[in-house]
Amino acid sequence: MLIKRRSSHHPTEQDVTPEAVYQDRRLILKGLGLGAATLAFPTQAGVLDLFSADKPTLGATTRPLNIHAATRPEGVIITPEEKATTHNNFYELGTDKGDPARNAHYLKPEPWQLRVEGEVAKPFTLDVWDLINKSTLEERIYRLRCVEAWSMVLPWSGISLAELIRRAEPNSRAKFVAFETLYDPEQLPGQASRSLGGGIDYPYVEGLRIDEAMNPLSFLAMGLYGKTLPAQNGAPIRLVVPWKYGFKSIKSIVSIRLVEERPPTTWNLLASNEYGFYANVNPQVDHPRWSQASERFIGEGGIFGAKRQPTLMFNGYADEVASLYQGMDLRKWY
Ligand SMILES: Nc1nc2c(c(=O)[nH]1)N[C@H]1C(S)=C(S)[C@@H](COP(=O)(O)O)O[C@H]1N2
Ligand SMILES: [Mo]
Repeated sequence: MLIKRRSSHHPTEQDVTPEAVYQDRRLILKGLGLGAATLAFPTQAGVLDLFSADKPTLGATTRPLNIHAATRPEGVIITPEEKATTHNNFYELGTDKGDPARNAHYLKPEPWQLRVEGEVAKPFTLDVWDLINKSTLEERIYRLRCVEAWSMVLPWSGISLAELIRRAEPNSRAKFVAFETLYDPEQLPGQASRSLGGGIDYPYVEGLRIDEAMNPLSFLAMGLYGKTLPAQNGAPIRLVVPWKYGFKSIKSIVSIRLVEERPPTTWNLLASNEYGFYANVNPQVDHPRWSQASERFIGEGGIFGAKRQPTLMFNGYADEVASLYQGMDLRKWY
């Protein structure tokens, strides 16, 4: 990988061409000894056509949802649906931004069961489609800030995470919440081998402190743009934590477990020097390989034409969440 650097260690736009290649978390694979060559895909049956471009792409079928629509905030540009559903991170469906949409047809999100369990009085299994079909979901328009320094504004529909957790009646030992994505290499072919799935040990796992999980902003999305979630966006149910980097917002969840100890989280396991447990959006704490001070907002233009804008502390949600971190050194607890 050729990256021209200036002595300042703060690359300017011209230094990094294309920037997406520079701000690419897959570079971590080099550190794992998984160079570009091993990223070529094995040719066993079933995995053979994983990234072939001639697939009948954009395979996700979605249908309209019953929602309480949010009022569109004035002066806020919502990312076009076509961008939000074709520029994705979902490594289980491929590590290039266009792969999840191309490979969406592998994932069968219906039927879907989600377990809520662990340190609770009343563990339960949720039939996700029963909930979707019987509810009027709430719509929320949230900023999404990826750790790779691009951002979107997306209209999710769903329910607050707190609502679901409360139903299970957490006990006093419930200090953290652990989330798990489906593990099924047939539906999520990136799980079939380490190199195919970007060096990650699957299932993808994430976690929150209980007070973060119970914060009213923490959301379980079952829809996007007023329709059921496309597979590439984490169908049929995914977490959305808008003040944290996007990797916390785990997709296609099958388990929510209340636990006593801080649970392991996927990107922190892969590279703890680059990705913390908290992962709160913070323009003052740079990623070791790039600045977090600004971001490319994906609106009408493509990623390279996208307008650069300053990144906001807690992604603009400081009023709602800053109090959760009182007394914590936000440089240390990144
Ligand atoms: N299971 C799983 N969840 C995931 C990821 C992933 O690779 N696998 N990528 C994360 C990252 S890095 C981001 S930025 C968001 C992207 O969500 P979107 O594709 O719906 O915009 O999903 C997050 N959730
Ligand atoms: Mo991300």
